[in-house]
Amino acid sequence: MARIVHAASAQMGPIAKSETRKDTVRRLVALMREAKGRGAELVVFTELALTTFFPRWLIEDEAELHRYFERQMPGPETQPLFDEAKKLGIGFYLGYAELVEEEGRIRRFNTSILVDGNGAIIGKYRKVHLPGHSEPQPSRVHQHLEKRYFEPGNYGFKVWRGFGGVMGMCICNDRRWPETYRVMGLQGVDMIMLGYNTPFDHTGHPDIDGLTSFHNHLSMQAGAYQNATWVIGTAKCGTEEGSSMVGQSAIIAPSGEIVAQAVSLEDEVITARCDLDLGTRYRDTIFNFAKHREPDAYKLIVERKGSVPPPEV
Ligand code: CDT
Repeated sequence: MARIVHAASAQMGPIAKSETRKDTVRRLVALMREAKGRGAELVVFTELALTTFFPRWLIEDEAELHRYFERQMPGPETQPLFDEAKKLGIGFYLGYAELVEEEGRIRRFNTSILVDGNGAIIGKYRKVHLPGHSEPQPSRVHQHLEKRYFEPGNYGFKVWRGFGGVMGMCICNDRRWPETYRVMGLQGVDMIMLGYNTPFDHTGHPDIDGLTSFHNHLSMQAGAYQNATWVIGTAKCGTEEGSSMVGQSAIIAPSGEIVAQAVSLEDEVITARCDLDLGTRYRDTIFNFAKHREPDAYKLIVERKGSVPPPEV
């Protein structure tokens, strides 16, 4: 029997600093309803979808910083999203800032969850690759203080059974790292969901930053193709508190082709009928990992710490 998932990516335009959780959750519910109305059984929201992208500021007051974090999921303000999902029978991926007490201390993670069509959390992921810096950089117009505010995720890259397939999650900067996709690819992932907040000035080097849109799609398309998986990437975009962020939310097939793409820098839903078995033909042929990967060769390179001497002439 064909394994089809009707999926949506629900891109978000800017979230103002002054916007309340209640307002933002209302936006997410509206997007969820639109996704369901267009036949989706799963909707992918963005990274840190409940607030403005606060790592752009140095926030020294801990109480103020912690206002951007969720202590419970669902909590009183996010419960309506779970209630609506259950009512509509639609699953979702949601990114948020997580505050927990673990190992006897307060810990902060950049987190995502996967929720099924009954409103139950079936998977949780904590962002591994944290970009930016820990100390403010005076030369930058906008800071990127993820390394200050979050710890690297401690769950690794797991996959979960759901929606008739094997589902994986990652978050924003993770999408640029081949390891992200490959670790899930080796577990037979069918669909990887991710959200992103990518400012156009994110490296501070205009020549690289000019390629932000190209690199956004390049990394997701390569990850999809090389691991025979669907990838759904959902942006928060537009000009948010003076920071201009890339859109281009996309649903990408295991062929690496973009099958749906957002065209605005605002709240926008895109959908696609995702045949999870499209990946099988790649996994059985060109990317048959069991047959064609050469793990021993990769190990040799890693043991040499990646430095391969130039050939002798
Ligand atoms: N949110 C996030 O991870 N953004 C990064 C850009 C910032 S790098 C300072 C990204 O890789 O898109």
